[in-house]
Amino acid sequence: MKRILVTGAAGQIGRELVPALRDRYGSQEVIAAGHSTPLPDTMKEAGPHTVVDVTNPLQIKDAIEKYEIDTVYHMSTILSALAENKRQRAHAVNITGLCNILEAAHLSGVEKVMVPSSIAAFGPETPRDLTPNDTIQRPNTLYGISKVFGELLGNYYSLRLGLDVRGLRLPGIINCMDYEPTAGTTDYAVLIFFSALRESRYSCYLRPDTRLPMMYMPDAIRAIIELSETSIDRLTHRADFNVSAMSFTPAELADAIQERIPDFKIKYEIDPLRQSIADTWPQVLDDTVARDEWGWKPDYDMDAMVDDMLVQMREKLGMSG
Ligand code: AKB
Repeated sequence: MKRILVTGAAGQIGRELVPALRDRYGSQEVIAAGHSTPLPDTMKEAGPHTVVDVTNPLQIKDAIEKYEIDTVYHMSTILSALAENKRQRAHAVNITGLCNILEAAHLSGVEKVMVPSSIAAFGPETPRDLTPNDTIQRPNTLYGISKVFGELLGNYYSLRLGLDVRGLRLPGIINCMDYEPTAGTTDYAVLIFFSALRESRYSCYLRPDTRLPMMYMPDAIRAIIELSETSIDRLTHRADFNVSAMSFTPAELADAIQERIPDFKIKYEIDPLRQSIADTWPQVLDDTVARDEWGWKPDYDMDAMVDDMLVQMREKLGMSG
């Protein structure tokens, strides 16, 4: 029987990953672990839950032992924009927290740890168009540095210590959220939907031509689960797979929304911090390695994502019907 612990269960991906894993492996087999952000009531009602502060090694060990965990999905992270303003916290969660998880998993006989990386693991010297899987990285943001560290440490625990650690470099993730996100650089692509539906206008903090790789949440959840279920014999890479679905600029996304909401208007008020981060990230990823090693293939392009987001967001904001 698979017993799964999900850290960061209250985060953007954790909130959708926990229900998806519970559907797949059984509600009682997936333990949702939160810390600073409260877990949603629906998640607490649907299955086991606990508190795990990833900066506290004892709490991690206790949760792994108490629930007899064999797989950890380590989703706790401080995202790019917040990390630049909360350096010590980012260091504690993204670097020390990851070390604690991998060490506790190794010592407690956990079989597998899923550790998501990000497009932030690349930097200004990386080729930005069709960024290869294996290329120069050298990120210059704290979040990006922590993600490269996570990839290398994941590979180390896999190849030297025999703990099965796997991870993907996720692009900006778009989904219909319960709250308006602020911690990331790609958040504009979620916020624009809130504003388009409520006010028919949006003020974007990135330049209109800032092209970034993005992915709709159902594809992201499927990618994480498919990678975790792939037979290890097929994998040459471990914690550092590029995965791609779509790439667009704020202007292109605004056009797609305007086609569906004709009075929608966008203006631009650039946030120098988030713009400077986005300017060092890839524009389009080459995910041939993920396609070859574990058969990755996205379902959603930008138009399919926009159509579905508008349906979901209308329902969330009570605007359907
Ligand atoms: C962020 O914007 O910080 C994240 C990411 C790309 O990892 N969405």
